[in-house]
Amino acid sequence: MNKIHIVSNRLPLSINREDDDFTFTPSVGGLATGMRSIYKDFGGKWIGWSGIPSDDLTTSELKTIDARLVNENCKAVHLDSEEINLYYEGFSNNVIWPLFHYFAQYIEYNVDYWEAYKKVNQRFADAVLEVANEGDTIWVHDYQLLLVPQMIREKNPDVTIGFFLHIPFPSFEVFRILPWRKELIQGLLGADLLGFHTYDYERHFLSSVRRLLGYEVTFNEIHMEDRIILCDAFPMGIDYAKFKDKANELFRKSLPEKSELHRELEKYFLMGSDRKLILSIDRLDYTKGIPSRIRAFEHFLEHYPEFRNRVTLIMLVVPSRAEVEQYKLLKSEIDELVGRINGRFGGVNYTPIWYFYRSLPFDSLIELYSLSDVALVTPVRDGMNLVAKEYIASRINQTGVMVLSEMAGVSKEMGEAIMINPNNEPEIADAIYQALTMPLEEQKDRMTVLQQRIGRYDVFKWASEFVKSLQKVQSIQQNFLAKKITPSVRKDIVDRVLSAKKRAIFLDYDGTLVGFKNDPQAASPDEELHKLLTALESDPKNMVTVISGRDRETLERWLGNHKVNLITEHGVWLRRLGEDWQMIDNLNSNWKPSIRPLLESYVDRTPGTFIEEKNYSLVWHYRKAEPEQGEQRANELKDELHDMISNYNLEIMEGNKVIEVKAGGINKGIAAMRFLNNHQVDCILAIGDDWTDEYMFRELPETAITVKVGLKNTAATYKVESVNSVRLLLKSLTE
Ligand code: GDG
Repeated sequence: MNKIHIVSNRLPLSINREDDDFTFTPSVGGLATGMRSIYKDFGGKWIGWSGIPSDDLTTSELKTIDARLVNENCKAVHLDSEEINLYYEGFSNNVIWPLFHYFAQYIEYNVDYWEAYKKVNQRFADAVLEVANEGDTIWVHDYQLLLVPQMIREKNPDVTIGFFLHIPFPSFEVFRILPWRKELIQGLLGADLLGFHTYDYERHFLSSVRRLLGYEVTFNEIHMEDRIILCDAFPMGIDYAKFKDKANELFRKSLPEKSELHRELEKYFLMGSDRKLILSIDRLDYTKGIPSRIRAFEHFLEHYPEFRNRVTLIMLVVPSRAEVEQYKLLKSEIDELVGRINGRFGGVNYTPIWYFYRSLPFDSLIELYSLSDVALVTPVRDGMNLVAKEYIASRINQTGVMVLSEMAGVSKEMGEAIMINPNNEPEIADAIYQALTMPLEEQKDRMTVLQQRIGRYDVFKWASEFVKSLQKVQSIQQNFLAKKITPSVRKDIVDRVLSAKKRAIFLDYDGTLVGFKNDPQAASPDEELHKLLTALESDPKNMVTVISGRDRETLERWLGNHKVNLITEHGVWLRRLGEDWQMIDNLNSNWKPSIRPLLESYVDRTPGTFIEEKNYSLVWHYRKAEPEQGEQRANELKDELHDMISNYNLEIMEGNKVIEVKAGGINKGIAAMRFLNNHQVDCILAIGDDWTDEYMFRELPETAITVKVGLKNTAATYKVESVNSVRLLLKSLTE
């Protein structure tokens, strides 16, 4: 069976030195739990850093660790202190982390960080390549390893790669700030599937792909030259049952069995029947909105004095990155704020904020969750925020209220929470009031819905949905490969064509024989194409027809000297070899004055677009427009055109970055078949790249060899990647 390997910055265990030996303790974090079933069931390895700088270890200790890790299905990437400093603290935490959380002012632009990031990402990719075989799947995690997917693909294209980003992906306007923005996107595009917590992050990523690299994006698919990449939202869940079961267990305990914390909390409630607890838990980080939250609590005590002496905020702040200046400042700001408020509102029997700057054991966490009336989750940016989900899971009696920042990914799944803007302190204060005064029935209604939702999509579901999508993308790629013209398929095609006595060869022009240019008039045939056509024409068995949406003047100017038939304007005009132009059907263009003003209004409103007029059609080109605006306007235009054309016999055609309005009842398929009526052939070859060529692929007899240029779904029998591959195929017919 093919394996699934997991790659993350840290291995799912912590290694501690004890006397002369090491102890290995499995991590209990969300990711480790979710992944454990996946990589064990699929027999893969987990690749990551061990957590100990390699320069703190002797060679023999490194070997001991490596050997022990084999039993844990893990493989370590050993990093020394300098690498950790530059790649992890530097580029990951002082460049990507602030940028992706919209704190551009904290970015440290440092080329050494970037160089180390590339180097270490390569080390991770190399470690993966040592264990992954052809057909295996690799799931890479998070912002420390953005370049790894492409680095793996470069050396082993025969694996399936998934990537999941645990933090937000920022809007293009923010992402573009980074000097290494293209490299990061290219790194990610080595994956086959890219997962984000929310649809918004996915949308931001796709917009950066389009704008920075110009790849075509349809819905959630990115069309690369040789592959399709899927993007999707997979909101990460928690091990719901673990939290719920632990909360149940702790509450069944008798008083003497209860922990000290549990007893202290219960004592607090005994001090008065109207005592309430509000809880917040985060890592010390500027993204978590801790100072604003404290000020909002102060605002609450100021404006709702009836709650003084009876509402306490328990604030658990877990130390993190304590040696970084930014975090030191944040820590002193928090200390100062807590001191101020406790000094201002506190008394002998009342401390407004209980502040813990440390981490607590899992059981204590559950006790806090299940005994607090309100959870205050107010990050200014947060990829997801699992604390919010853990609070919901631990509420065994379905009471409790969640006050939640709309900037946390988790807000998308928690419509029943009281939503706040984390920068609006009075609004948070009002939300606290609303939460504390919410009737029990309403609390239970909201909590029940939340529990059902968060319970259903737990971390195991999250992991299995991602793996399912990876399998889906595998079959998409296989479908593509099945139609792809490999060297041996090319040889079969060439044999079939050459063994025929009379061959009809239909060739689309733009996107098939020549690449796209911003200015359509700049796509004239180059020397190589002229030679290729001349070689094809020189074989009397070949009957070549260039079949295009172009106007007849242009094609005649460019190809008039070749011994080819020309079909133009998608089948309006035909010029048989040695004859004059004839119209395939009687058409008129008296509709143009009615349609043209609409197209002109789109040109005026969309910079970079223009109208091309053909004999029997009008075309709106938007290739040069700003990509997202172009797509958006194209959709609007189609909509408006649909209403207008009902009075005329017209059709709307969507080509490659063009919308064309043309006479109805005529298309490349009808034109090709009319042309064939007058000729006896025993082999048909048709090649084209866009939507309009699909008519031809569908109309031609089943025995025809039809070839699509590009990766999209097609009625054609075969696909090739590019104009170059078309030329290669045609060249083989002349050799
Ligand atoms: C990143 C993204 C995204 C906290 N204090 C203690 C403790 N914790 C546990 C919580 C929770 C976890 O730490 C924190 O998870 P978050 O999701 O809130 O935040 P990040 O660490 O910033 O994680 C985030 C996440 O990745 C997953 O994709 O949601 O947006 O930033 O599980 O319970 N655990 C214990 N003691 C503590 O004192 N035992």
